[in-house]
Amino acid sequence: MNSTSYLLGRRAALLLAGVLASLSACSNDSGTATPDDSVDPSDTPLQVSLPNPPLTPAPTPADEPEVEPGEFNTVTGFTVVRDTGERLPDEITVELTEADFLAGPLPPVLQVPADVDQSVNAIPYFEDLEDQVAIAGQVLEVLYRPIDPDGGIPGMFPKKLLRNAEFRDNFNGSKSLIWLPLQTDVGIHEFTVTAIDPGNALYRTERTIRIKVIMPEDASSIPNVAPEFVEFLPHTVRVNDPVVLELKATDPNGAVPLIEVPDLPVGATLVQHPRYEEIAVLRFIPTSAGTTSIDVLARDADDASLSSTTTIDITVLDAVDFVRPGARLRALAAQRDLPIGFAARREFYHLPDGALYAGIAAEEFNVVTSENTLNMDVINPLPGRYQFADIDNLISYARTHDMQVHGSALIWHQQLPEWMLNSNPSDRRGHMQEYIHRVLGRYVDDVSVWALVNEAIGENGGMRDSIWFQAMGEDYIEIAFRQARMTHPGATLLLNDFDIAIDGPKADTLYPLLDRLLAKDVPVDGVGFQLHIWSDFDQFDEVRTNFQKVADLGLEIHVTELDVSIPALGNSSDQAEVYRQILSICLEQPACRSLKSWGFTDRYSWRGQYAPLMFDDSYQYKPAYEALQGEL
Ligand code: 9MR
Repeated sequence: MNSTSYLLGRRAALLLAGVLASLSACSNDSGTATPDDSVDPSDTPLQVSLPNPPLTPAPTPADEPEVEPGEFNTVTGFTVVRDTGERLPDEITVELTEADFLAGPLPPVLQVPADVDQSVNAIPYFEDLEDQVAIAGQVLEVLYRPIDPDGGIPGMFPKKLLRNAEFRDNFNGSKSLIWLPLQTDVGIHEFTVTAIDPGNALYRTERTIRIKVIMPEDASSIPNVAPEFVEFLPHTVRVNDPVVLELKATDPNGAVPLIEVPDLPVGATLVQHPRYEEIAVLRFIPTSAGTTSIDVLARDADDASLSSTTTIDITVLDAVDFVRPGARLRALAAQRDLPIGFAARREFYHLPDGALYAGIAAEEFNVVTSENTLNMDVINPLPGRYQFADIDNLISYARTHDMQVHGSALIWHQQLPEWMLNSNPSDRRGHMQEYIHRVLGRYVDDVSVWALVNEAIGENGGMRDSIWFQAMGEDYIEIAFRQARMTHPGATLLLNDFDIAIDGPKADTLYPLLDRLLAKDVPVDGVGFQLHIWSDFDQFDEVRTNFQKVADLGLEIHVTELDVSIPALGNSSDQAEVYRQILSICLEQPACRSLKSWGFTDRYSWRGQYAPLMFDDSYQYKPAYEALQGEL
C-alpha cells in the first residue's frame, strides 16, 4: 500500500521508541523464529514469534488485486480494484461424499423435554424412511408418515427444502417430498423432517435422509427449464450518479443464461461480469428525476424460446432531496476533537445506489471501518489464497475523502473459513499469528486502530469457547496483541465486545481480564464497546461508569459498532435520545477516542427491520441524525 502518514498521528510519536526497539524483534514470514512453546509461568510475558517455516503461504504478487474497469462500479474519485484468480464459491462448505452416502442412513435425533415421562408418552417416529437415489430429470417422491405409538397424529415440518422441491400435505396424516432434480442438483443432499408429538410440541424426532442424484443414461431425457432470476429490490438513487445493477440469473440445467435488456437506458453499458459468468452488469447515469422500470430478460442458452423476465424499479430523486440542514457531523465532531465514523458495507461501490451511499457517508464521517471485509473467510478463504480488493478499495475511498480507516473484528469466532475451523488445534496459534502479521502488516500505513480481538467473552461471562480459546486458552489474547504490536507498532489495539458497557456477567469478566493482561504488559491500548442497543435503553449511568473504569486503567475507549434498534412499540424520537446520550457520554469522557455507528442507512443495516441507524432506507435523515448534530 502507499505510504501515507496522515493516519498515524498521536500514537506514532508516543510509540516511536517502541517501534525502534521492536524492529529488530519483528520477524517476517522468512525471518528466524525463537522457540515459543516453552512453558511460561502465568505472569511472565509470552514470547511471540512467527512460525518458521510459515504454516501457509504468505501473499505473493499473484494475490494482488487488479484494476476494475469503470463499467462495473459506481465510484468516482479513485480507482477500484478487484480480486483475480479463480472464482471461489459463495460459501465454501464441505460437500458430502460418496463415502458418506455408502456409510448408510443417519440415526434419528430425539428431542425429549425434561418433563416427559417416556413410559407414559412414547416419542413419535418415522417408519420406512430410507436414503434415496434419484435421477436428474425424473420426479422423486418420498412419503412421510410419522407414527405416535400412543395414538394421535404427529405434526411434522421440513428443515430446509431442496431447490424447487415441495413438501406436500396429503391430508391424511402424511406428507410427501416431491422433487424434480436437474443437472445442477447432481451430488449428495440431505433432507431433514421433524415429527412432533401431538401432546407436547417440544417432544420430537428429527430424521435426515440422504438423496444421491445421478445423471440418467440419456442426458437428453432431462427437461429443459427456463432460467430463474435472483430477486431484485427497488432502489432509490440520485440524479446524475452512476447506477450499477448486477443482473443475475441461473439455469437449473447448468447452462449459462443470456441476459438481455431490451430497452437499454440512454448511454447504458451492459457487460459480462469478469468473475461470475451468470452475472451481467448494467451501468447507466440517470439524468432526470422520476421513476424508471427496467425490464430484464434471461434467455435459455440451449433453447432461445425459453426465457424469464423481471422488472427492476428505480426511483431517481434530485440532489436537493438528499440535502441535510445544518453542518455535517464530521465537521462538528472535528471541533470537539472526536473522530466520528461508520462501518461500510462490503463492496458498497457495487451496490446500485453505491454512489449515493459513498457520497453521503464521506460528507458525514471522517472514519470508516469495515463491516465484513476483514473477516478471515473473506481475506483468507483458503490456505495461501487472499482477497484484499475490498479492503484496498475501502482504503482508497478513505484516502480520497480524508477519512481514517479502523480495522474491525480481526480475531473472532465467527466468519472463519472452513479450513481454519478444521485446522489442527496445535497449528492454530501459528495460523492466527500469520493472519495478524499478514493483514496488519499490509496496512501499516493505512489502518490506525484495530478491533483486534473480538467477542472474547462468552454471553454469560467467562471466556468464550472459540476455536482460539480451545487451542490456546486465554493466552490467545496475549499472543494476538503481542503479534499485532510487533507487526504494527503504531496501531491502537483494542479488545472489542458487546454488552460490556452495562453491568452484568460480561463486564464482570472484562475487568479482571484487563487486569491480568495489563499486569503482564500485554499491549492492549483500549476497549471497543460495540453498543448494539435498543431505543428503550436507559442504563446510561452504567455506560458512564464502565467507561470511567476503562479510563482509570489508562486505556482508550472506542464506541465501535453503535446502532439503536427500534422494537415494536418504540419510536424514532426515543432512538434519537439514545444516540444523543451515548454521544454525550463519549464527549464528556476524555478517554473516549472515536464513535462509529454500524452502518448509517437502515437500508443496509444488519438489523434493517429495526431501523437502527440515523438515515432511513431512502437515505433521508432521521431524528437521530439531528440529535447527533445537536449534541456535537
Ligand atoms: O454486520 C455484520 C453482518 O453483516 C454479519 O452478517 C454478521 C455475522 O457475521 O456480523 C455482523 O457484524 C458483527 C460484527 O462483526 C461484530 N459485532 C457484532 C456484529 C453483529 O453480529
